[in-house]
Amino acid sequence: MGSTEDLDYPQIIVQYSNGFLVSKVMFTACELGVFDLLQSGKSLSSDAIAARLGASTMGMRRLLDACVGLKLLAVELTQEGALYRNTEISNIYLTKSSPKSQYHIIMYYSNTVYLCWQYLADAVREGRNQYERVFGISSKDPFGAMYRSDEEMLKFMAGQNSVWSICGRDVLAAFDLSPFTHIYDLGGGGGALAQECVSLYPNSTVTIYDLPKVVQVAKEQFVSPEERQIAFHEGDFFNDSIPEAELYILSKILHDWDDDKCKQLLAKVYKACKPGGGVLLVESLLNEDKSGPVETQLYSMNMLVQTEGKERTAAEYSELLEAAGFGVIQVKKTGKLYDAVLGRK
Ligand code: ASE
Repeated sequence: MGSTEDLDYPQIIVQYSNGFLVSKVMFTACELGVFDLLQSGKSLSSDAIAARLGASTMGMRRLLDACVGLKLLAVELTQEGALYRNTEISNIYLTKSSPKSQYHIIMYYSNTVYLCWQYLADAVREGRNQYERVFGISSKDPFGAMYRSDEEMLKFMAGQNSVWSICGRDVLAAFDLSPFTHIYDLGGGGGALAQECVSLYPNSTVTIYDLPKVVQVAKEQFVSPEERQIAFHEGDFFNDSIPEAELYILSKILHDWDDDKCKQLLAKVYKACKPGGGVLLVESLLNEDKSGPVETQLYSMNMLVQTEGKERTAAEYSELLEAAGFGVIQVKKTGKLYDAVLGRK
C-alpha cells in the first residue's frame, strides 16, 4: 500500500473508529449466549437462535451477520435458509464451559472495563482512576472499589482466572521453577495460576495469599479441597506479615501500584524470602522505548482508569527488584500477553 493511498483513504482511522463497535458485537453475542447455544458444531437458523435466546428475530439476524463478518460465526445457505454455526476459535474461546474459555474476562470487559473507559479523558486529565465518576465510590482504595460487591469481586476473579488458561503455561515455563517447592502466589485470587503451577511442577505446593473475602470465594468457587498441593493464607500483603517461602509469584500485582507501593511490597517480600529463593513477576512488558506492544500500551491506559499502577518495561521492573535487594534478574518475553521476570535473593 502506497502512502498516497493511505492519505487518500485513512484505513486505520476508519478501523480504529469502528474498534469499539467490534468489541460490543463480540461482547453482546457472548452475553446473550449465542456461542453457548451453537456449541460443538450445532447449526441453527437465526429465527431458532432468536427464539431460544429470547431475542427479536430482526435484531438477532443482524447480530449473527455481524459475527459472520467478524469470523466469529460461519453461515451456510441451505434450502431451509441460512444456518449459523460457531467457528473453531469461538468454540474454544467464547463458549462458557470450554477449558480455554475467555467468556468471564469478556464479561468483565463488557460490564466493568467498558464503563471505566467512558471517562478515559478525565483519567488522562487528572492522572487517576475514575471509580468516583463511574460508580460513585471512593477511589482511595482501588481494590475496595474493584471488590465493591461480592458479585463484582467474583466477576473479576473469574475474569483474571480465564487469562491463565491461555497464558499460564508459558509464564510458568519461562524459567525452570522446579528447585522452588514452597511457593506463595501473592494476590493469587481465583487460583488458576496456582493450579497451572502445581500441574507443571508436581513437587511444588502453592499457597494463595489474598484478602480474606477473596480466599473465601476461591475456596467456594474455584479450588476444591482435593487439590492438596494448593493452600490458602488470608491477609493483606501491604499491612499483614508475609510468611517465609522459596518463591513468591507476583502475577499482575505490581502493575496495580505506583513505584513507592511496589518498592514497599518487594522489600517485604525480600525480607520474608529464604536465601537462595526468589520472586517471579508475571506482567505484560513494554518495549524499553515504550513503542509497544500495543496491547500492553492499552493495558497501561486501563491501569490508569482502574488502578494506581501502570505497565512497565523490563528495566523498570529490574530497578524495582534491585531497590528491594534482589539480584541476578532474568527476563523472559513469551511472545504472548504476559511475560516473566525472575529475581533471586
Ligand atoms: C488488574 C488487571 C486487570 C486490575 C484491573 C484489571 C485487567 C482488567 N482490569 O490487575 C486484566 C488486564 N486487562 C486490561 C484491559 O488491563
